[in-house]
Amino acid sequence: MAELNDYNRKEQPNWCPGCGDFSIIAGIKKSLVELEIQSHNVVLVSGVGCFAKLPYWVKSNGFVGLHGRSLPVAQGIKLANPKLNVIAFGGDGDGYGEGGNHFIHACRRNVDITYIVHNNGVFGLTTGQYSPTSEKGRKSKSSPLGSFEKAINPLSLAIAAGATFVARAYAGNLKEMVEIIKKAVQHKGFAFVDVIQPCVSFNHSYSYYNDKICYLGEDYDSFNRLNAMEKAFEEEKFALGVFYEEKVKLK
Ligand SMILES: Cc1ncc(C[n+]2csc(CCOP(=O)(O)OP(=O)(O)O)c2C)c(N)n1
Ligand SMILES: [Mg+2]
Repeated sequence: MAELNDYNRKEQPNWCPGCGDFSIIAGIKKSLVELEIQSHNVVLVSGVGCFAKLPYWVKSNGFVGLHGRSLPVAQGIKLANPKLNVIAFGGDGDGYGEGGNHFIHACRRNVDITYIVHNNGVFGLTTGQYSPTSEKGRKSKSSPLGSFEKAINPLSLAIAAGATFVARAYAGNLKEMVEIIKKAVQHKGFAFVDVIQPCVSFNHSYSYYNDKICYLGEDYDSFNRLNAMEKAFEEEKFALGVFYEEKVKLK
C-alpha cells in the first residue's frame, strides 16, 4: 500500500502562484500512489530550471544535477539498480536545448525509465528568454525582434529517434495527465511524456492552451508509428494522449 502522505513533505514549493508545475507534482505523486509504488523505491532526477526543483518537494529519493543532464544520471541509476522506479525530468530549455543530444540517444537506447518534460515554451527560471519550443516570431528578452528559429516538435523528434512510448499531457487536465503518467511508468523501456505547462509569469496562461487542446480519442491506434508521426506533425492543436507505443522485450 502507498499513500499520498508517504510522498508529501512539510515544505511547500516556491513556484509562482498558478504555475503548471503544481499540477505536475500533484500528478506525479497521485500516479505513484495509484500504481502502489512505495516511495523508497522511487528516484526522481532533474537538471536546472524551475521544473527541476520538483524532487525537493517529494518525499522519495532525488538527484538534482546539471542543466540538461538528467537523462544520463537517470539511466545510470536504473542500470545500477534495475529494481528502482526512475523518473527523469526536463524543461523545454533544459531537455530540448542544453540536453537535446541526451534526449535523442535516450530514445534509441531504450533504458527502462520515464522522462517527463515540463514544456512551458520559455526559459522560466532565468525570467523569460525564448526556448526551443517557443513559437517562431516570439518576442522575449533574448529575441527582441522575434525569434528566427522554428520551434522543435518534441513528439516527432522522439518517434524518429526510436522512442517506444511517446505521449503528450497537459498540466491543466490533471485527470488525463495522471492516466498518461501511469501508462508511462508502467511501460517497459524509455517512456517520454511532453507535458504542456502554463508559465503564468513569462508565457501563455491556461486560457491560451485551453483553446488549443484536443484529444487523440478512443479510436486512435497508438501502435502505428507512421500514423503517430503524422499526428505529431499536426501543430495547430495540441492533441493529448499516447501518440506511440511499442511492446518491448527488455533483455
Ligand atoms: C550550462 C548552463 N547554461 C545555462 C544556465 C542558466 N540557466 C539556468 S535555468 C535556465 C533555463 C531553464 O529553462 P527550462 O529548462 O525551460 O526550465 P523552466 O525554468 O522553464 O522550468 C538556464 C538557461 C545554467 N544553469 N547552466
Ligand atoms: Mg521552460
